[in-house]
Amino acid sequence: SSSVKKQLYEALANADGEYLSGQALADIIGCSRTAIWKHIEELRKSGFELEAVRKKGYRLISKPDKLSDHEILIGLETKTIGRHVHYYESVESTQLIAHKVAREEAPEGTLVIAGEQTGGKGRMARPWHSSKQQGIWMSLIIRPKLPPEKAPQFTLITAIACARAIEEVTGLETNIKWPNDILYKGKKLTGILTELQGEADKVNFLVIGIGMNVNQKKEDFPEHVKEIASSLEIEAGHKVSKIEMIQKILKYFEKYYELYMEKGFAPLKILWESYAAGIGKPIIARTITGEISGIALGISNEGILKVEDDEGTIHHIYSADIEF
Ligand code: BT5
Repeated sequence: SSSVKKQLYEALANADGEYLSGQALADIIGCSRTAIWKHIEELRKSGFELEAVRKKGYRLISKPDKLSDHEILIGLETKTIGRHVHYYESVESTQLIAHKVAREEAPEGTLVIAGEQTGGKGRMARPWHSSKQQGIWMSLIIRPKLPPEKAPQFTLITAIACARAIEEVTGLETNIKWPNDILYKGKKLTGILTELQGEADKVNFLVIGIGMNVNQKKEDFPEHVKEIASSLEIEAGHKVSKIEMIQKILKYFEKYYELYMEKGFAPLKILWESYAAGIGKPIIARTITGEISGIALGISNEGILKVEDDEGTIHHIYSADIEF
């Protein structure tokens, strides 16, 4: 019976918003019209919005915004990215699981995604608040044939894909703060964490973590995050579909990843600059070796941040927290 429900859902989803008669559905699935009616009711109970019109039949209006492997795959417009999905209700961190499945030979493009993370992490082991079903907490595994020093460029590529997806789904025009933050009006909507498993001369795999705040309200953030963070719902003024957003992120990630493997970082640098925040402005870059204050000049052809200090010395910054 759960398989009839699944087939019914697939038939309706494939109809692209067109009506399908009870008889047509019964023929496709190979059961009675009464069974179709019964399963339509079940789909409704699980949160699907279905319209029934006399003489026309049934039409799918929306699916529940509850994540599952299945939901992510239906309507996904990619070739490899996100084609293998590992979904969990609750995990410590999708990064940890992604590393594990990548070591077990998970294929290129594998996606690990969770409804909630109990120990979500940012850079340098900082905590990443990942509340239940209110955001997108996911890690992508890719296996590019590249030297390890190219890995940080994937943070920038992923940021462009996220900014582009947010723009398409919500209309919000966000900014990227080098290297890994997506901001809207200065508040953090998304953070990216790229981790590398490799050898001295080659990448074995990258695990790219994306944390995107989607349907939190202000009071859902913990005290210390409230002031610096925001969500798509807060900024767009309405609920945003996580599934649609995930599918768009994967689509644009694949597109920019392909472009990068074909043409290198140069075309992505131009795209990145169109979203960049803080360039041409005074900034403070906090690195593990100390602080550098100066004017952010932009990024190099390799994605490295260039900062000119008061003495006119240009510093190349590979990793830092930026304040402006
Ligand atoms: C990041 O680090 O921004 C990378 C975040 C990556 C999270 C994803 S979720 C899926 C995958 N699995 C994981 O375990 N991680 C990845 P960083 O630049 O270090 O920023 C961390 C800082 O952001 C924290 O110290 C907080 O101040 C702030 N923060 C924590 N949770 C936040 C949230 N939900 N929204 C906005 N800011 C947050």
